[in-house]
Amino acid sequence: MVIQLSNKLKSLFIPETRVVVFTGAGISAESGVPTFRGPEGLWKKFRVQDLATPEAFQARPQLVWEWYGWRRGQIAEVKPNPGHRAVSEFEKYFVDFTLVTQNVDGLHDRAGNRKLLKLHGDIWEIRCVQCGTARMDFTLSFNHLPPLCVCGGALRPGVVWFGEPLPAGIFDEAVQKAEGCDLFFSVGTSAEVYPAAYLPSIAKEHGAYVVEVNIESSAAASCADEVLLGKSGEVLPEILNYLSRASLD
Ligand code: BV8
Repeated sequence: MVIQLSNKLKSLFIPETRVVVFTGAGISAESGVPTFRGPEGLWKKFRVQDLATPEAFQARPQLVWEWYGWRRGQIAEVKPNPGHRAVSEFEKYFVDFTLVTQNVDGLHDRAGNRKLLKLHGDIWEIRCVQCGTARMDFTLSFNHLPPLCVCGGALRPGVVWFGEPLPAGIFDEAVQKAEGCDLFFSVGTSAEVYPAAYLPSIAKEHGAYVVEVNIESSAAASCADEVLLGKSGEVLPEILNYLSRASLD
């Protein structure tokens, strides 16, 4: 796939450019992870308020764990796609690079990104609702749902549910990075979930050049200076090709 990048965008492919890449479920779609709001989206099959809220967990912890167990099982089978791997390479071209993800699937970690802010937690983390102990846990089938902490409390997925605050400090750092960057990529997100969805407009308001990478126009398009329509697994490697050529010049 050959994509046309503007000269403005190509002019920003220098190491000194401060870059933020903001990703959503769309970047994992080509790995086989269902998105939330697409035609086959997760929310089509399940009602959000039934599953991704603390009230749902309080009322029906076993059902919530069955859903997260199913998702963990799906995610365990997949691997990072060329889009994840391209973003991991971007990190090497810029002195000041930050990846901010809404995704909980852990695929950016597996692709090798290190400067990573996870706004909505990690599906592979489990946390005790009683003592707060949290750890990474890749178990695929617990012999009791919900799994129990050694303190006797119920263990929950370490993700941010609707109605819950984002992890302290992480969103603040993401805002600071969006305010201070020169180039902001919004990749594979409908930009409909807040406060994360504020980030593209925050970047724009603070003078960043905003580029959207998506298969269709999203709510972020209104503040994008450039929209690259296409699959992130194809567009991002093309951008990486430009970057590597620019670094040789
Ligand atoms: C909170 C983790 C307050 C769990 C998720 C204004 C301000 C603040 C809050 C609100 C507000 N308005 C409304 C709210 C409440 C709510 C909210 O935003 N509701 C929405 C529905 C309107 N927000 C909250 O509740 C947040 N908490 O505000 O707390 C507070 C403060 C202090 C004290 C107490 C309370 C918490 C929100 C986090 C919820 N958790 N996930 C889990 O995963 O199970 S959200 C969920 O949506 C995922 O994290 C997901 O990443 C995220 C966003 O969705 P997307 O990633 O964008 O995915 P989507 O399917 O929508 O879109 C995919 C896109 O990819 C599409 O555009 C598609 O075209 C594109 N695509 C597809 N294939 C490809 C592609 N693009 C490129 N290539 C492809 N191949």
